[in-house]
Amino acid sequence: MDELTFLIVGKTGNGKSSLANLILGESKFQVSTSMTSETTQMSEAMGVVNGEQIKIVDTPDPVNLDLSKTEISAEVARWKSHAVGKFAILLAVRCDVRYTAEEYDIYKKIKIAWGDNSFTNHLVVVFTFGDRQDRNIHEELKTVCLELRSVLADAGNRYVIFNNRAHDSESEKQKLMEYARAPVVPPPSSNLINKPVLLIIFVLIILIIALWLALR
Ligand SMILES: Nc1nc2c(ncn2[C@@H]2O[C@H](COP(=O)(O)OP(=O)(O)O)[C@@H](O)[C@H]2O)c(=O)[nH]1
Ligand SMILES: [Mg+2]
Repeated sequence: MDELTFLIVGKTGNGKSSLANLILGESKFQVSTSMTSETTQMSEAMGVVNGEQIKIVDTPDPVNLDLSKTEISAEVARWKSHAVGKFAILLAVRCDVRYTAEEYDIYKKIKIAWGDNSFTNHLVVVFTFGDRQDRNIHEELKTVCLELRSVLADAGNRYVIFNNRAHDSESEKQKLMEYARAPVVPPPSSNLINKPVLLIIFVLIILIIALWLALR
């Protein structure tokens, strides 16, 4: 079977590297123990999960690194070079703290730098810090801020709740693997719908001009 790739993105401290280790079942990525970010460069690791070859790409938070717009574009382009074959983009969001405008800004910068629909088609929101949240997250998501709702809408409402402290996250891992195998199928491109319509309009305009010239 094809290798599955998970690209983990999001704000510093949201548990990206911990999530990467949890999926792999091994501590291959450096987790931060302080307020500073341990991940300053994209890094990757391979592993076998449930008999499947998995590649994980852990990414730094480009805004935290104080990168300029051009540097963010270059950084995200490097991540994108791994987005081949079957892959999912996992956006790590903490479910135990409020989703802030600052965090939404990081998300938007990454999305813009990515530049095309493959970003949202492969996007999955992964709620981390599930161990610090005992409320019903599925219910709570109905009333969260507009920004988070728009992120979830971008992801086609595909989300998974992870408890990085749990020893067993098998069903969540399975869900992520299914999402990687089957990205959101984009609706038929509006170009395809519009092309014949545009052609008909164009032909009609030509006919009207020809008729007008003939009758002058
Ligand atoms: N309680 C709890 N702590 C977590 C969880 N995930 C990560 N952490 C802690 O949060 C801190 C940041 O995690 P890290 O994976 O380095 O975040 P990153 O900056 O997004 O890569 C570390 O101290 C982790 O041990 C989680 O699910 N629950
Ligand atoms: Mg990290």
